[in-house]
Amino acid sequence: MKRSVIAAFAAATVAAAICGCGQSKPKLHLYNWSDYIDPEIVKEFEQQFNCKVVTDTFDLNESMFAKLKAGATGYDIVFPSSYMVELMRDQGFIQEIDVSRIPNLANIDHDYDSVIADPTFHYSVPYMMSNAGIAYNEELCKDFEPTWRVFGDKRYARSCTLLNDMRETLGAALKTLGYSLNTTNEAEVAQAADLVIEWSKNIAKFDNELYKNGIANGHFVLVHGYNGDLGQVIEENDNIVYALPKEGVSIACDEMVILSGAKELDLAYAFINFVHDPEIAARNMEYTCYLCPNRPAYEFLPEEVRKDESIFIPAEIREKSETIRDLGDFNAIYVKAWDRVKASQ
Ligand code: SPD
Repeated sequence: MKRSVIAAFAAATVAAAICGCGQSKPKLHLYNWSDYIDPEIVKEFEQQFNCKVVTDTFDLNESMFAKLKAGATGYDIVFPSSYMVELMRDQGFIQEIDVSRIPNLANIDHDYDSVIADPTFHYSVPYMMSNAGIAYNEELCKDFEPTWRVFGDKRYARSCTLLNDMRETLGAALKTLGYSLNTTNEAEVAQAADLVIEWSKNIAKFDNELYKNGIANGHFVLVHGYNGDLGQVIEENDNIVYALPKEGVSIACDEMVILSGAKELDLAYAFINFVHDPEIAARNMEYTCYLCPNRPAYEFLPEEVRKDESIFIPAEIREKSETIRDLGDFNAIYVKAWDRVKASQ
């Protein structure tokens, strides 16, 4: 059977199983990062599976998990980064994946196995790979150098932002100092916090959401942010450039997990399989400017996306980059260092 025929048959079967005549449409609840899926793809899924997709968004792994721990329920699929998957799994928040229900897992690009939480997909399926770098306005930053140290440059006082994200921002400082962003050496974390405190006196604010508009409208001249979010800004504004700092960046995989209490299991599996259809994955990459690790999807990408080094990071930067990992009890040292940064404001 052709892939499209199999997909249509599977969609009809799932739709029939979950929606009897006269009943209201079932709802699939997603808890995702903002600006992280092409709305047309969501509409197509709703039509094909005769359902409604309800999306809630977050801008920080830690606040997403805090909300779930505080008792928020009703979500079926959540999109945590790999290091957060480990924590959610260990604390019983997510259920085991039945890989036989996701045939498109065969498309996953195993070149990224060292980044994703679990290449055998026991509890999570990779969604998109992101990296955090620097976007700058080339009209306003004339001789920009790709280094994290630019956040201490007085020429950009009060017109730059750093991510309001403990692991990303301490991570950038750790890379600047030549340390691992997963270090478990307390003195190194303390030095990184000192450096962030120094930068914080120069920046306008710590921010995860407004930096996109801020760099787009000229309010900020350089910002620390995620490649795809900034790629979306660059599509609208030729003066903005995304740079990968020479010290290395963090590379993340945001994954799809099914919560332990998920109500719409059939739809959840159908959705995870749907976004890994190669043509859908390619369209989603083009829209979001992020990399879906789906090998056959790359064939459907326009050349400018395949050659985009903010999405497909060059080997020399990838070698110097790392993926944030859960550090177990040592996480508390990062929290203490970040509290010190925040208390110094
Ligand atoms: N708008 C989508 C942002 C995705 C960012 N990935 C998160 C990495 C966190 N360390």
